[in-house]
This record gives sequence, structure tokens and C-alpha cells, in this order.
Amino acid sequence: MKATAIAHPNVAVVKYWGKRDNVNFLPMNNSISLTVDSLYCKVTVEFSENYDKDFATVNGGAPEQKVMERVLPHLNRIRKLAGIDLCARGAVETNFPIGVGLASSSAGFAALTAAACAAAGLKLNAKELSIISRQGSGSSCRSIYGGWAEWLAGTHSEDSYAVQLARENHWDIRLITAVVSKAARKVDTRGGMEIAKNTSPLYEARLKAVERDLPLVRKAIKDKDFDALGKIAEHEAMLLHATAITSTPPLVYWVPETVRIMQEVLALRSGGLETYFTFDTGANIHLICLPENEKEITLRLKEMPGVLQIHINKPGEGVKLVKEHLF
Ligand code: 2P0
Repeated sequence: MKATAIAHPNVAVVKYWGKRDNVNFLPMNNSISLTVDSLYCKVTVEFSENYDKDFATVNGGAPEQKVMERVLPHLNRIRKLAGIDLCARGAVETNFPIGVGLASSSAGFAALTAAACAAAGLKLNAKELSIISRQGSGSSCRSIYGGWAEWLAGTHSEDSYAVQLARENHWDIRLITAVVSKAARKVDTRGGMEIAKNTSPLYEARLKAVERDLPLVRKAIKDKDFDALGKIAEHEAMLLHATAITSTPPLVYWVPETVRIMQEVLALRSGGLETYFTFDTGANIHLICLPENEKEITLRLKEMPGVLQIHINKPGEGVKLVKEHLF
């Protein structure tokens, strides 16, 4: 009763930012994302009567309590579905810092769901995995799929799941991640979206913009229209932060290096190099570009002060089970 899965984070071009139902994890709006390839999260889960409590390691160390507070209800959900009551041992390995706005929960919960379901003997299809994963962490329901995925908001737990819009080989595109901060956020995404929804006067305006953007983004992906996709992705990221900074209390996720890179992107564009930025709830920033501009953009980023790590991502695969376990 042991299984291991690898999943990749996804980066949303139309963001998930607020829940309509906090119990069933139903989002306020549909969201669309790209699963990326170079960042990964690997999770091994074993259920056994040899364990008398659930325990886990994250990158070799003890997990933070707030991580276990989210993981344990998810394991219970899966145990209930499988009809087992065995305790679990888990191990998590990532190649990127977690809890810093790099979508670690999307990869983490997609991998955890696939590994724990397989270890518990559940044989599920992608839609079923997406529904379960969503209840661990909303954005993870999109990382079940490779390439481009849309999370359909739905009306109840069984019709809120992600579908694949295009496979990872549909469009050769790059998402270059610049890590400028590894410091933990003061307010995580789950808390931040609730504060923004309840207090930002711009929240309703964002929802209107999302409804306008969703069909445009679907079309841009289908037509491989980089200009259209980049413009909307950047605008969507700005809309999220516009609601964040106008929340009470204000949520400011950026650091000076984030803003410096945003300004560099704007300068590159006015010089004719087409690239767009996006970010989630953290200081770290992704630059979207076509393959022919990858080298020049990477060089620019390397020259910028405060850039700690650069990850060059292509469209990545969906979650998959692997044979090499972490223990
Ligand atoms: C997204 N993010 O669409 C948005 C943009 C971050 C900002 O979904 O409460 O960890 O577990 O459902 O999935 C990350 O939020 O939130 C996220 P919960 P989650 O990617």
C-alpha cells in the first residue's frame, strides 16, 4: 500500500482568487493555467498497520504544522473513500522553495492525491482525481493535467473540476521563473483570497474582467496567439494584486526586486522584445515568452540584482505515478 507520484505546479493566466463555498472548495470563477515542467513535487505515501500515527517529512525535515493541518484532512478524505483506517507515512521532495508564491500547493496536493489514492487502492480517472485534489487545495485540480487546463467552477462538489484545454505539446512556449525571495509570506493564498473577497472594493470589478477574459484566453491558447495571451495573463495578475493591495489590511506580496523586474519587462517590450509577467501571491515572478526570446530574457534576468534562482519552464506533464519511492 505504497505509491509515489510526481506533479508540477501550474501557473494561472486567469486566476483563482476567492471561494464561493469554503466547505466544498468551490471557486468564485473559472480559472485557466499552464502546468510547467522544470519545477516538480514528488510525494510517496504508504498506509500500513505498522504505523500508529500519520507522519511525514518535507525535503528531509519536519513539515510545518500548518502544512500538516491541510494534509491530514485530505488523507482522511481519501481513507474514507477507500474504506481504510490505516495510518500513513509520507515524504515530499521539491526542487523549489515552498510557500513563497510558486504554486507549491498545486503540485503538492496533485501529487499527494495521486499517490495516496493509489496507495489506498483507489483506481480513479483524471476527473475523479481532480475533484478530490480540489478539496485539498483548489489550484491543484489543474495540475492533474499537462499543458493548459481550465477549472470549471461548477455548482457543487461533483461538478467542480479541471479539464484539459490543450496538451503540453500543443504550443512551444516558455515561462521563466525568477526567484527573488525565499522568505515565507505573512498571509498565505487561502487567507489572502478570503480577505480580498471580503474587503476589497475592486473584487467585484475583477470578477467582471475575468468573465470577459475567459473566452479570449481559450481562443488565444487554441490559436497560439502569444500577444493576446500575454497581455491578458499580465493584466489578470495585476487585477489580483489590485484587489490585494486594496484589502483591509492591505496585502502587499511584492518586494523591490519584483517591481524592478516588472519595469524591466515593460522596458523590454517598448524596445520590441515581446514578454509578459505574471505572479501569484508572493514576490517571485514569471516571464512568459516565445522560445526564440528565452536566451536574451534569461541573460537580462541574470544581470539583475537580487535574482536568486532562474527556472526555465516549458509546458509540463500532468501528474503521474512513478516506481521510484522516496523511502
Ligand atoms: C491560482 N493561486 O489561480 C491562484 C492565484 C495563487 C494566486 O490558486 O485555499 O493554495 O488551497 O484552494 O490553491 C493558490 O491557492 O488555495 C492559487 P486553496 P490554493 O493559481
